[in-house]
Amino acid sequence: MLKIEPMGTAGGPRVGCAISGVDVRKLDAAGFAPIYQAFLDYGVIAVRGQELTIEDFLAYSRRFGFVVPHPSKSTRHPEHPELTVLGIDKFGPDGKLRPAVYLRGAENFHTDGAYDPVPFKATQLYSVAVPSRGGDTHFASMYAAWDVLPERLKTLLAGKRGAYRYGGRRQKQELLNPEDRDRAPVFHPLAPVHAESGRTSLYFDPGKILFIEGMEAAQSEDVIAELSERMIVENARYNHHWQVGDAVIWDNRCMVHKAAGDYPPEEDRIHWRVSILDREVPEEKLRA
Ligand SMILES: O=C(O)CCC(=O)C(=O)O
Ligand SMILES: [Fe+2]
Repeated sequence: MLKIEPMGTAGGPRVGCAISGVDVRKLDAAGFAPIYQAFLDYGVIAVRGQELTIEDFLAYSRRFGFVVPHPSKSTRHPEHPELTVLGIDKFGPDGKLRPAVYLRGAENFHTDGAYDPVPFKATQLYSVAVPSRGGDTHFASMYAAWDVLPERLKTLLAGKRGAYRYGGRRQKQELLNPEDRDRAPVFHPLAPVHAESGRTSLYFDPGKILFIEGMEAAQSEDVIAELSERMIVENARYNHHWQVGDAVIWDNRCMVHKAAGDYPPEEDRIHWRVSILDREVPEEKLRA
């Protein structure tokens, strides 16, 4: 029997739930409906105890939208370009730990694909190997972040857009092939209305934003610093502790996340990962 267990802070907003009693390979439309609704309601859902092949994982992921290849070509699966494998090739030829792999996604809370003209609707990870300790993924609700912003900031941000680029102001582009670096920035509203829930959220990524359109440079820097401070609301968080066979998908339009980046580096922590769009976008229009 399908069981949906809220995982967020008691009394806080709905953020994160664990789902059990389901085999995602065998869902008809009626079986999938409560899972999709939980994805919308909780922002991140962890479906436990799955035994998936790559094909199964891709098929289940396609139920949420259009699965597209990630811009980091070097980490794509050779036979399945839509699949990124996280946590492999962690040690370089010299035997040294590669921080770009070990600490991928761990630097700060972020939203995936803000550097693309059409950012991802969702990202899904499937856990293949887990370390003996640490290695959680942390989530926080950007609906909650927007709700508690001071009116002064809400007024300032209404109708404004952020400019984003892969690697942001620090230009960290190690995982990109040379031809994919230094693309033009793209612009996204800072206070979008969610297409399905109708709710306003904060849309902000401190590691990818360059500036806020239509603001003096100094003010733009100040607002970026203030949003970086305010974006995580303590009672609107969920930390996922991984078990092998977890399929975790988050709504990238209203959630931010980060890897804890704290597990023993000599141990394996491996995920299959897909990026999902809300509409079909021709390959040449995927990236700016
Ligand atoms: O490895 C993780 O926990 C999350 C990494 C990440 O940021 C991502 O997959 O988008
Ligand atoms: Fe990420």
